[in-house]
Amino acid sequence: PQELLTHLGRLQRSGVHQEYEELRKEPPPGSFHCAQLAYNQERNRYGDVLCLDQTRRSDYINASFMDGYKQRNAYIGTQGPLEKTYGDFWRMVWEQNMLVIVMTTRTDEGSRKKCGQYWPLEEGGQEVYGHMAVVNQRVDHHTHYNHTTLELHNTETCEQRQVSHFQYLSWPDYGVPSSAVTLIDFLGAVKRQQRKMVKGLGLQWAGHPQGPPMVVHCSAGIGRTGTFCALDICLSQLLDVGSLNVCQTVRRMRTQRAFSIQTPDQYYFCYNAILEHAQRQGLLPANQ
Ligand code: PTR
Ligand code: PTR
Repeated sequence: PQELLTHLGRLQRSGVHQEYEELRKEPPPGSFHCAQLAYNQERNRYGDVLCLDQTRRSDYINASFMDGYKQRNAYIGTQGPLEKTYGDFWRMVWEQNMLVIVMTTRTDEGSRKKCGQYWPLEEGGQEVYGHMAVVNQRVDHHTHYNHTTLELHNTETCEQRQVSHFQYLSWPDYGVPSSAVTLIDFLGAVKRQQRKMVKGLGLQWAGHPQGPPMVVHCSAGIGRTGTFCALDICLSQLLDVGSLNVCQTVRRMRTQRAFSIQTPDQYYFCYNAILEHAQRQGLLPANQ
């Protein structure tokens, strides 16, 4: 790992940008027919950010299964829910038994709507979305993110479950987070919570020790979502085997969630965040 990290430390921004441009030229490996059907069109937040036919399922929602590090379907990457799709979103969370929702956008940035308010914001609040009643049990405010504990009531089956909602607050679209350290802390908090909840469920997930997918979304579900997932994959690999490959990771991800990672700087940010993390962990001297 030492050698690898020294290598990473020497990478130039321009070289990394070049690598990203090459990736971006590779065409998406499939078609978008289903996403363009009239019924589905109004369920896409952006007409130019569609789901590949082969990574979606029968009921249309602009969401894609994505593999993680040594884990199939570790994430479902999706757009920020639209009012019209709140019910679909919560049904997907329920059907996939999801425990953790990761949101890397604010609902409004400047005067632009980036994502709907698809959960009750205030502690004690309750809203009904389709067949799901969602209760806000508590909100823990951290400097760069909020952690909200939600209770879902399935009004069809009368079952209930808990879901953790994590919202990172300082990452504008097309930009990079205000700092790598705060995003990595956020990622750590998300992973700890997922592990804790899976453990709490006991043997139900025995065959899948890491549990059900996490939902990850921003506004379009490609730029910030892709960056977040790529970082998670690369850091997990670094920890496990002492190596990583950002380019391969992103190439593979783009076959599952087309257009993942939107700017050269988001791509460069992955490298930088990994380096910073490695320095903090003492894997690399800080003067590299
Ligand atoms: N890309 C998938 C889709 O567009 O349908 C993502 C997805 C995954 C959607 C699960 C829905 C899902 O739940 P279900 O098909 O069980 O309703
Ligand atoms: N065409 C859209 C737009 O720029 O308005 C698409 C888009 C929006 C693409 C946001 C990416 C975006 O960023 P993110 O995926 O991080 O929300």
